[in-house]
Amino acid sequence: MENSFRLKDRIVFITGASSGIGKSCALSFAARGAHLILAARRIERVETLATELARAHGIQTLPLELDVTNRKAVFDAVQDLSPEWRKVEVLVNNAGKALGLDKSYETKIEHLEGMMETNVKGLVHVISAIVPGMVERNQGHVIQIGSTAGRWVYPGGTVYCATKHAVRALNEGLKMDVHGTNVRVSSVDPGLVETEFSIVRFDGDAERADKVYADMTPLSPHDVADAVLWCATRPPHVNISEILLMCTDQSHATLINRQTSDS
Ligand code: NDP
Ligand code: 8X3
Repeated sequence: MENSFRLKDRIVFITGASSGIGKSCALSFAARGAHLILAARRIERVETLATELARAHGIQTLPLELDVTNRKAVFDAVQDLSPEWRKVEVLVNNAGKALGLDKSYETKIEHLEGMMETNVKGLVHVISAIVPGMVERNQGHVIQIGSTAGRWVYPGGTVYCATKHAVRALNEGLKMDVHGTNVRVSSVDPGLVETEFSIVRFDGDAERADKVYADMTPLSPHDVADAVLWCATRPPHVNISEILLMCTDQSHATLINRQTSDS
C-alpha cells in the first residue's frame, strides 16, 4: 500500500516470542524485513527461531532470555542492547498467561501472583524500559496483546479477566501518556486462539486444553499476527487504538458454536 509504514530494517521487540502469538508475530515481521529482538524465558526456543528467521529472511535477530516479571532484568536487558538495537520501532507486548479456571476466592496464590506479575506488572516493566526511548526519538509503536477477557468476564476467569481489563486500561492510558508525540499505541484483543495458552492454564494437561478448542475452528496465532502486522503497517498518522477479533464460531466470551458429530 502506498502510504503504509515500511518495516524493513526497523527494530521490532517481541515478548513471549517462544510460542503462539508472539512466535507468529516474529514470522510475520521477519517476512517484512524487520530485525527482531525475540524475548522469552525459554531461551533455547527463541535461539532456534532467531537462527531460522535470520537464515530465511536475511534479517538480523537477537534472542533474549527474559522474564518480564523481573523489573531489573527487563531494564538491564534493554540497557545492555547496543545503540542500534535499542532503537525499538515496534514493541509487541505479548507475554502473558492464564493460570487455572477457578472462582476468584478459590484462586491459588501462585496463580494470582503469576497472572498479575506477568500480565500487568510485566507489561508495565517492558513499557517502562522501552517507551522512554520512543518518546525521546519521537517515534515508535507499542502493540499490546489484550483479549476478549479484557472486555467480558467469564466463570472461572475472574482473575485472568481482571488482568486483561487492566491491559485495556493501560493501553488507553499509555496513549494519553505519549500524547503530543508520534508514538502509537494499539491493542489487539483476540478471543479463543489455539496456542499453548490452555496447556499453560491447565498446568500441562493437554487433554483438558484440547477440549477448549474441540469441535470448533478457533483463531490461529497467524490470524492474530495478521492483525498486529496490519496495525504496524498503517501510515504514520494513523493510530489503530484497538482491534477485537474472534473466530466465526465465537460470538461472545462463552457463546461458542461447537459442531459435534451427533449435532
Ligand atoms: P502461549 O502460551 O503460546 O505463549 C505465551 C508466551 O508468553 C510464551 O512465549 C511464553 O514464553 C511467554 N511468557 C510467559 N510468561 C513469561 C514471562 N514471565 N516472561 C517472559 N515471557 C513469558 O500463549 P499465547 O500465544 O496464546 O499468549 C500470548 C498472549 O496472548 C498472552 O498475553 C495471552 O493472554 C494473550 N491471549 C491469548 C489468547 C488465546 O486464546 N490463546 C486469546 C487472547 C489473548 P516463555 O514461557 O518461554 O517465557
Ligand atoms: C484468552 C481468551 O477466552 O480463553 O485471552 O480467556 S480466553
